Amino acid sequence: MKRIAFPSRSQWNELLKRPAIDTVTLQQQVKAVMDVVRQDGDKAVLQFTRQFDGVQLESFEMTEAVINQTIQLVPDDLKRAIKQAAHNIRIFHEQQKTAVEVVETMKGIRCWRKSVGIEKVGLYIPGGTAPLFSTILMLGIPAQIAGCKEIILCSPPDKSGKLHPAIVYAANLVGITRIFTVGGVQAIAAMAYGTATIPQVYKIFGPGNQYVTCAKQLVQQDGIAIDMPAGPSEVCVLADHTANPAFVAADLLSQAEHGTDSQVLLVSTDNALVDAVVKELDIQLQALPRKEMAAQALINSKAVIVKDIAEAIDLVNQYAAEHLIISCERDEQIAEKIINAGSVFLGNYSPESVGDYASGTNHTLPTNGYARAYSGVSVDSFVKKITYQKLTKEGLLSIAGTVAAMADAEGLEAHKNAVLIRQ
Ligand code: HSO
Ligand code: ZN
Repeated sequence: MKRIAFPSRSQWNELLKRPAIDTVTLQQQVKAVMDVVRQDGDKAVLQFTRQFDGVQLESFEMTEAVINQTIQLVPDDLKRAIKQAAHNIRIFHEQQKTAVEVVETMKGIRCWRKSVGIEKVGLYIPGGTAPLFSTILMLGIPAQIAGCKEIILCSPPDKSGKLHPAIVYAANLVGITRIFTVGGVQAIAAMAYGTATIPQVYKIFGPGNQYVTCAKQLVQQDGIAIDMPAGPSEVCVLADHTANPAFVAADLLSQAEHGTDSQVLLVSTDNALVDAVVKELDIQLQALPRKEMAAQALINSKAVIVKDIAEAIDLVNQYAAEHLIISCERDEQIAEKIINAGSVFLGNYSPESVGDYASGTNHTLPTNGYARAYSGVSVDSFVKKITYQKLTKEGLLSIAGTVAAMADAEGLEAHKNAVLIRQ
């Protein structure tokens, strides 16, 4: 961890920069794959699965029989844990549903807005070193609550052509109707454009490596919506003298073990605390199975010491972390002043891991500074809001003059006529 003591505000920008990636070459590579999938459909999907995942599949949709067999392989205690997490995520997200409210803006003019679930959505779950079945709960449950009719899942097969059983179990639990053992750019292209087997969807959700993220960004140009532009996962811990160094180190490592590109930032008003955290990091790191990965992430990470809490708050607001942990005496007062963050964890007993899995909040959150303007995934991400209005003749008469005057001033005569003809 690089330690930076009392940087001036003019240095903050440089200090808080995330690593940039070369998007031009990336886009060319990704687009080439997407074009083939668009043209050759299933045939291209099979070919790229052989090329990139190293497995020759006959077909890539899981049958009901295979789904049921696979689910049997999940141990009962894991099933119980997943169910408990799903329950909490469900009750937290149920609260996000909004009732339709009719507003009478003037007598005889009634307006209302209704949320309608996006009919077809596609979820992507990456393969790689960790089977992120928890992400299926975070996406599938709000999709179900929103009333999405078709929820499909793509995830890359392992070398024997299979998915991790917990992925299949979680998918089944949240009402995912179809599961495809397809990953990478080919999965995103297939869901965006449709193939004979994989239906086209209207919005694509889920994390992925830089190729997947780039593919998601490219399909947007063709009118397919995406959840958000995702980057490497991040945590920022804001800690004062009341923080427990072992807890802080554990939180930093929980993010660092996601990948070598994970972003980990410690901001503190207390030099001694930073010393103690650095010591703890060394000790705890040695015991981790993913220590190589976490160690690499820590090399790129920073501990920043600032003069007081007010400055610390400004700094973390400028950084706009995906996750912000506030391990400080006045955690709740500080939290009031946070204006940029994906999700905030208060006090010494709210580790990020709890939000990652089971407390109920969503873990699909804006990274890369997007928390300045984006929110994490919620039921809202799976609906469109349609507005409606109905006017009585009386209502129309009372607003006709206003519309006519404005249409006149914009030089749009036909607009004015549409009102006046009804008088
Ligand atoms: N911290 C990750 C989510 C996750 N953690 C999934 C464990 N599994 C991104 O917010
Ligand atoms: Zn995590």
